[in-house]
Amino acid sequence: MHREDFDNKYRQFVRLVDDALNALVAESDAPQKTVYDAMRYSLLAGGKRFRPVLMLAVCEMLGGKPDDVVPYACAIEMIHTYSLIHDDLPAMDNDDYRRGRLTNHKVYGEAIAILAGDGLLNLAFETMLMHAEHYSSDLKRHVQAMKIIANASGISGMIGGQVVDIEAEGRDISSELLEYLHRHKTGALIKAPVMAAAVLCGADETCVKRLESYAEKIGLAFQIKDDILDVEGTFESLGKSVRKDMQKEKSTFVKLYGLDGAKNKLFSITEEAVNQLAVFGDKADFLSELAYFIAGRQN
Ligand code: GRG
Repeated sequence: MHREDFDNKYRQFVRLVDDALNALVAESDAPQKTVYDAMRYSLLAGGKRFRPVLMLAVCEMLGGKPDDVVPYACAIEMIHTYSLIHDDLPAMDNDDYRRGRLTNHKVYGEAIAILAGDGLLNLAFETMLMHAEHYSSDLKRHVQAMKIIANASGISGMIGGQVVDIEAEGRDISSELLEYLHRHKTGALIKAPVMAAAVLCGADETCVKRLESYAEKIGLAFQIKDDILDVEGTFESLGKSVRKDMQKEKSTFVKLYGLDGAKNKLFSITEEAVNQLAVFGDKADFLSELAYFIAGRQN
């Protein structure tokens, strides 16, 4: 797929999600207006929208319609944004910048930032349940998709990984524990849109297995690249502080394998991810390009 076609399609998916998110978290004049403003501040601050794009792309490849997955794609972006707001808090990573602007608590204060994160998490589930009464014959698929997303965000997914990450600070950990940490902290919320789209679009067992393997590999690639960018990136391109991992003595792929070792691992895992898609033929062109996009991204 030509880079220009990929970029156009990516932008098209982002527009779909941004319009839906904008409507789902409307401006409000209610007495609790501040929390709406704080939620919109972080949710509509840009961001790559990688997880929703991934979901829309899997849906399209499997012959589904965007409307089948948009509420889920928005829910995942809300959960992702809540995790960033909370991760930036003084009690966690204590960051001042995110998505090129001051972090939520720097603008709204810690109490509202916590509530804005909570609000987004809750709204994610309200959004997935929004049309529940119309699901009728498809109810089972929708319930399964919601379970996948709930599980990926919770203690056996992203929150679990965050706990392991916090407890690993300042310690040397094994490569197995490092992978475990990232499969949960970052990987779970990248795998969820792929698996939920597969379920919602009725993919067969072989397709589900291939997509699962692709998703696990790009999830790991995403984190390896994140670790590399923390060393090589700039504040201007990333929109957030850099060299934080070293400062906080975080366990990273760069720390464990060195910069070149991490780059080699990124290269090989990206190729492995793309290989999983062979069974889908050229229908998977966008998803293949998306794997290379992760490896080459500068933010
Ligand atoms: C606080 C429950 C809780 C969890 C936090 C996701 C996470 C767990 C922490 C974020 C810290 C971090 C930098 C993780 C590495 C991978 C990651 C999630 C990067 C940010 O995601 P992008 O690059 O961000 O998709 P944008 O802004 O583009 O959406």
